[in-house]
Amino acid sequence: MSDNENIKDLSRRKFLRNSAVTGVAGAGLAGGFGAGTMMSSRPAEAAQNNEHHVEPGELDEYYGFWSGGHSGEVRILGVPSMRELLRIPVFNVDSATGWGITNESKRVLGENAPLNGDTHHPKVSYTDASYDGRYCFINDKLNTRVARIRLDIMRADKIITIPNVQSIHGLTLQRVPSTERVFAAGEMIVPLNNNGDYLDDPSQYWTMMSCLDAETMEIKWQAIVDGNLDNCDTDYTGRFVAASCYNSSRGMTLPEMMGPERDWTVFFDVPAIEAAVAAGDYTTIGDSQVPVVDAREQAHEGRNTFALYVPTPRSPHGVNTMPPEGKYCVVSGKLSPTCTVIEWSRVGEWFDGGLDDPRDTVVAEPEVGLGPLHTTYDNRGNAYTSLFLDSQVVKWNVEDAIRSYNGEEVNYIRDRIDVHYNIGHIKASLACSRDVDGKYLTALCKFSKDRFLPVGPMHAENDQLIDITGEQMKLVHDGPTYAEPHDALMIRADQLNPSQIYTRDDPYFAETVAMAEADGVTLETDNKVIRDGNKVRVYMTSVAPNFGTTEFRVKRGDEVTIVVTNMDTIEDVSHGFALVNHGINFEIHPQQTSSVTFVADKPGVHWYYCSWFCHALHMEMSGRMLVEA
Ligand code: RUQ
Ligand code: CUA
Repeated sequence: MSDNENIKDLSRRKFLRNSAVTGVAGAGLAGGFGAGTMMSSRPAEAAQNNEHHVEPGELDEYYGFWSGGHSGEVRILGVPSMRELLRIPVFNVDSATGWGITNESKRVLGENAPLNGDTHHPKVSYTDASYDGRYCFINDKLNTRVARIRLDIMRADKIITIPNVQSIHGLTLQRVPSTERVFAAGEMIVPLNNNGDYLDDPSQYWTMMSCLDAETMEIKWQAIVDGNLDNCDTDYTGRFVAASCYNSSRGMTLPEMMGPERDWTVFFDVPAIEAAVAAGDYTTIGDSQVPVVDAREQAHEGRNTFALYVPTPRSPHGVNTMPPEGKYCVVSGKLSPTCTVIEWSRVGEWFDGGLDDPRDTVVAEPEVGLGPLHTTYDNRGNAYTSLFLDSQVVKWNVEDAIRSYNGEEVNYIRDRIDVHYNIGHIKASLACSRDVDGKYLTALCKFSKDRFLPVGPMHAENDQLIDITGEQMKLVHDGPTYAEPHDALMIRADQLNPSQIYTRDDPYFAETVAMAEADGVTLETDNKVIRDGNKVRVYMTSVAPNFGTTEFRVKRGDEVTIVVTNMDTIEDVSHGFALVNHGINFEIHPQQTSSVTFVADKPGVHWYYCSWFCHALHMEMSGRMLVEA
């Protein structure tokens, strides 16, 4: 089936499913759940329990992109089923796909790259603030990296280490006109030139916001800031990026960091910074060529033209722009029971000289509960904030919070629901885009305690699914997950169009194709062994149930490169190349070329076999490497 047919098929199935639901609408409301809520479009039996259940063979309505936390990967879940569909290895070694082992993945990772990571914030690229399904970007807090994943083949194609900072935590994307820039927030403060000088002088420690070109993945600029950067988000005009900024006291220890009642939300004027860089008004640090501008308050007399520091209580954490127009930005207070609502247009007024006090950009500061970490939205003017300490999600109305801030007697809290337990991130369907639809919300709980069968001291995390279509929130699913996904997002199934098989001209293995061409080898047809001094290149095809080469001979100490091209054309007929006792196994999906290089240092007979069950004769799909002593 072609990609297009597949998508049509998918939407047809969705259509059938939806019409089946509306066909019985009006059959009556189930009792007990919020009479007078928006339940009337639901069938009776569904309202009792099961409308969120995705039947076997049915497809989900959303793709969910989940960070894999300290597993270093990114996962794709179907929502609302919460079925795990794929793990995309990024900063880790993956035994199944050979990520971190194949030459193709090593080219993306870089030679000698650390093979672990800590992913936090997956972000899917935009065109005009709608998801365009091209890329997913992800940060590595552990090794200060940012990766880009191609969403056609679901493999990372660029990974870059950010210089001059330590720990990339917040990651966000330009929304308008499209994702041309990626913003990466450096968290820990270190000496600007971290070469061993100033070890004992924390007054010399700083961090920076980094801006990457989304296409080339090169760093366009870095901006030095006051405080530690945490989470970040952009506006809906393409001009600003904001980050929460804790440790304004520049402490080295916990008590020192917790001193101030207020830290900041810092807003960067991207065109102003880029104008300075274009004018040559920047420095560089150490060996790095990246232009660095100074956005600290101390560097500016009078008004800071690069950054606006809005005092925000207290160790603020999540920064989330409200869809669909992006009018407000909500910063969750973490150590303060409040959220701070900042109006983006007022941020513009401040930079343009119209406002004097940075706090004049604040239009509300509602009390929401204990430990507010992140905020997400529906399409009806409501915000949903995760409360870590209360183990709750609180739903509140943004315009009512603004009225209350302006002195009106109005209750802005709409609902609260218990979650299990100690929630961190929270994300509603399409809530970071113009297309926010107010249907589902994921509550990423840091503790699961008693919610699942015990499996030893390491507990699953619990990613819960909440129906937010009604006045009251309704918990509909518990989802155990591995190794702390920090963040997740959902996009509509029709917003992604992944490939079903590779195309032979895919850039992911273009360098391997070029190597074959230089050897005079046509990958699609040739099964050849080329010797070049002590380097041996073994080219073979794979067509179920055969490897094109079933025996090859090398000498002990040869550097061997094995290149396998899967000439099957039927989707899902994948092969694997596994070389026994050599720590080698990798994927070769239909029409893909994969390769690996190693030193043959063990004389003897070594079998290789296909590791992906592909055919009734899959077990027989094998061959021998003969290593002469
Ligand atoms: S952070 S629990 Cu890494 Cu996204 Cu807030
Ligand atoms: Cu090819 Cu199993």
